Amino acid sequence: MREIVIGGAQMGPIQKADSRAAVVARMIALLDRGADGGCDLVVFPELCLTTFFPRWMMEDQAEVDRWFEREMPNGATEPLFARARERGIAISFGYAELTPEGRHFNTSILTDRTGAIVGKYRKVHLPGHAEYDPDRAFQHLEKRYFEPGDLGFRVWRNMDAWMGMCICNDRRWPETYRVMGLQGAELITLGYNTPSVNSQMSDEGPEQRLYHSELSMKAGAYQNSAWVVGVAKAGDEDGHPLLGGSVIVDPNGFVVARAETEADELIVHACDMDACTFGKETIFDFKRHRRIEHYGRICSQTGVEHPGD
Ligand code: CDT
Repeated sequence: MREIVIGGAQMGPIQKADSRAAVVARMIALLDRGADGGCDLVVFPELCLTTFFPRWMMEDQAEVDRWFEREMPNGATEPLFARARERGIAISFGYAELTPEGRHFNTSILTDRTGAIVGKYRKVHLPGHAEYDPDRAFQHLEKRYFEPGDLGFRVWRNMDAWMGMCICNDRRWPETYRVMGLQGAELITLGYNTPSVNSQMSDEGPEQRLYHSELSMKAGAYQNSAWVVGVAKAGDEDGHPLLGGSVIVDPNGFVVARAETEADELIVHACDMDACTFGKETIFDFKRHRRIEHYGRICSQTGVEHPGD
């Protein structure tokens, strides 16, 4: 048995006016709760140090850059790293990354139990749009503020398991999980900020959006025989509601822990990495069953092309 006790640290809303220090104090409280509950790894949401700023149209790059971190750890997050180190807990969390070369990414990192960063991921599937869209009920400007990640979907050996990361919209794409599955991923962690309503279809509310969120993560887990931990930033951010529904999904696709609130809430499950083995050696034994001669379009074509187009 290779058991890793995982905490999904859902976070309630972060308002525009909230300071990094106040947010990090909330993260440390969640981390402590995890440590007291025996967690080995605590996973926090996407862009968890600030409000979900891509909902705001900004023209001034200096204003945009205020939401980004130039180093990790930095002054604001060092207390979180220090507490994780002190309590011997690995962490993963998302933040907006501004590189020394001036590049902007939607990033997440993974540490080991000593607080050393062992993995970094930059979001590949950026949803939304790059220009102000008057037809939407609210904006989703990730394509304006970030460039697509350049690190691919990697996995790392951490705590005697193969771990990978993705971020929010990535969870809806089977390619995300499969590329990590092909590297033997046993645990995939992700954070999300998902608006509770569809900005382009007002009838699509939280019920359907929670369903799709969970459906995607269950499918990714089952089809790759891996644990998936999906953690929300939830609740009302300056009048803009975000979904909760953080879950831990087992390698058979069953939800084994689910958040019930839209506030700071820790969900915990003891995840046995050996539970991945059966699926990986039977129905999803990729080496025996995949037929790559039929998958060429996946890597040669982006949009739909009807035969004869
Ligand atoms: N943060 C993020 O990726 N959110 C998206 C919203 C898509 S609607 C433009 C998501 O897939 O949940």
